[in-house]
Formats: sequence, structure tokens, C-alpha cells
Amino acid sequence: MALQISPLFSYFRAVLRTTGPLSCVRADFQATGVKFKHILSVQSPRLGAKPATSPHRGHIRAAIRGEKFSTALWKLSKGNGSSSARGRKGWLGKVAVGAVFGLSTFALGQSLHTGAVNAMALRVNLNSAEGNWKEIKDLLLSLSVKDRRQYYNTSNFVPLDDIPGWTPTAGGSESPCRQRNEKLDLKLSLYSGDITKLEIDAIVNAANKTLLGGGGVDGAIHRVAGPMLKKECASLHGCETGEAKITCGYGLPAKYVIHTVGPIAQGGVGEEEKKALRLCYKNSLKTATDHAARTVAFPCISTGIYGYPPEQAVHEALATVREYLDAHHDKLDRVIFCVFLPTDKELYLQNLPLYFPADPTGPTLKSKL
Ligand code: AR6
Repeated sequence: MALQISPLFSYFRAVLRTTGPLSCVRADFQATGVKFKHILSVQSPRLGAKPATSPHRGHIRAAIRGEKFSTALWKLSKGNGSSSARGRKGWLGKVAVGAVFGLSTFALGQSLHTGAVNAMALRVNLNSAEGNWKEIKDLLLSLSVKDRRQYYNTSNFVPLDDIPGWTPTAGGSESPCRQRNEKLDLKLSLYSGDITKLEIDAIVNAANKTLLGGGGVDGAIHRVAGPMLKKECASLHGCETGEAKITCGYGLPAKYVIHTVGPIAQGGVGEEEKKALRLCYKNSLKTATDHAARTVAFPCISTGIYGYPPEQAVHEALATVREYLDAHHDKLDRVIFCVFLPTDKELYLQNLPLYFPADPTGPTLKSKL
């Protein structure tokens, strides 16, 4: 942007040095406006290589540039420069704002913003590896959920409202291993399906140490997020077992992806693997709350390719989430256990009441799942 703004301002200065009456200045600025439009059109390439054809694409770079340019002009028009330059800059800015495109300050700002977004038709392709992931991330994270929807790379996303809260079921055969904490009612969900569909603040990825993608849920997440995710992941320089790192969700309906690396348990589960698996859940939740993510979904970390027995992993998952929620329930609205296999769903249905028991004296509550 600096490359584009500075020639324009140099041009303003040159024109002001060489012109006399304001009408001439105005005429020249109008010409400059045309040039500037040209600069924006020609030098603002699409963020992706292919022409965008779907309604999921947007106008990210154009929006950022339009925003920055209108802000720059606004600052200039306020004349907040130093000492003697202040008066000249203020005057220059006001003339510039009034003159470029022959519009009022307000109309100019509006025109640049909405014009950049709507009329210039510069489009983003989240399926292309071209483009600056930081710019895209900044914009996506600044949008409301509703405004972000146009960038989703998946159909049939599932909004939080469609994910029922899990309510504890009293009267199971096994005795609970935790006390009841009514503050945690409706803070949990058991969701059966694809984690890449969830429109929530953060989904957790069962990644590997490189963070550069792989199979299983990791592969599914990278496919939907698109290549910008891999670019941002590459900037994180890997992740150790049990740690967690956060990125933007890009084409995913989830705003963030929290990448954690579970233990490889193909040789059996010992204390080290248990501890590492608990750390995955704890560090993922801490990373979520550190980023003000209030809704988080977990897959069954390590229980696929990494071979952790699911009937053991479920206890580490539930115990750690229970412990974290006891201490930090005010920071989280929902923790979702996202199960992919019917056998995992069964395991969670059996074990959830042990870690999140119902009131034994109250009415029997039925899970809505
Ligand atoms: N949504 C929700 N859960 C899923 C999905 C999905 N779309 N796809 C699979 N699962 P895994 P790991 C479940 O193998 O064992 C990768 O190559 C799956 O049924 O994905 O931690 C990484 O790069 C299982 O319950 O992760 C690593 O190299 C759970 O996700 C390695 O695999 C985890 O299975 C990590 O292995």
C-alpha cells in the first residue's frame, strides 16, 4: 500500500507546487483520482491465482487497501503533521479529500470502502496458495460470524445453536468419579460428525509435530481451511507433543484452529502417554481462553493413526476438561466432544455422566443427543 499511496501524495505535492488557483488543483486531483483508481485496479491482484467463481470468495485485499487509503486521507485531512507542516498538510489534506473524485470527505470514505469492497471486484480465492496469509487472517478475524460466512469452504456448516448442550443423565449403573458441579450444566456437548463443519470459535486439530498437515482429522481440517493454513502453520516452527498452537481457520467455519500433538501410543500406554494426552486437552483449552475463544471442539486426539486406545483416552479427555472447567467455567461457553465413529460416541455417552454427574436427587435429565 505504501508503494501506492506515496506516489499519489507526491503527485499531490507536485501539483500544489506548480498550480495556482484551487479550481486547477481540483481538476488535477480529479485526474489523479482516475489514475489512483487505475493503480488500485492494476496493482491489486487477486489474492488467489484462479478467478473466483463461487459466492464464498471476497474482496479482502481491496477492502484492506480501501480502508488504509481512506484512513490515510482522513489523517492527512486532519492535518496532524508537525509544526509548520501542519497547516499546509491540513489544507492539502482537505483539498485532497474534497477534490479527489470530487466528493465530500464522507462520501469519499464511503466510496473507497464500499467501492473497494463491491465495485472493484477484486476477489480472494482461499483455495490458492498465492496471497499473504497475514492480511487474510487480519481481515477474517475482524469480521463478524455472519460476514465471515461468505468465505467458508464448506457447505452445510453447523452453527452453535444447532449443537445441543449435553445434560447429565442420572441413574447410570456406575458411580460418578467427580462431584456434581451445576455450573457446568450445558457447558458441554457431544457432537457426532465432522469437526470441519462446526461454526464455533475454535476447533482442535490432532496434528503432528511438523504442523504441516497429514491424514485423519488433520487432513480434513487442512483441506477445508485451504493452503493459507499450511502457510501460517509453517511460520510456527512445529509443535512438541502435548503443546498447542493457534492459527486462523481460513476457509473453515471455525474462527481458529488450535493444533495440538498427541502422544504416539502404538507401543502401549504408560504414564508418559497419559500425561501427554492430558496436556493436549489442557493446553488447547488454555490457548482457547487466552484468545477469548469461548466455544471449542475436540476430536478424539491420538485415537486414530497414533493408536491410543479410545476406551482409555476418553478418561484422560473427560478428566482434563472437567478439571479445566471447574477452574475456568466463566471463560468458556461450550466444550464440544466431536466424535466421528459410533464406537466413540458410545464411549462418551457411557463416561460423560461419571465426570459430569447429574443431581442424584433431581429429576432425571435426558441427553438430547
Ligand atoms: N471430524 C472429527 N473427527 C475426525 C475426523 C473429522 N473430520 N476425521 C477423523 N476423525 P487421527 P491421531 C477422528 O488419526 O490419532 C495425522 O496424520 C478419528 O476417527 O486424525 O491423533 C496427523 O498429521 C479419530 O477418532 O489423529 C498425525 O500424523 C480422531 O479423529 C496423526 O494423524 C483422531 O484420529 C495424528 O493421529
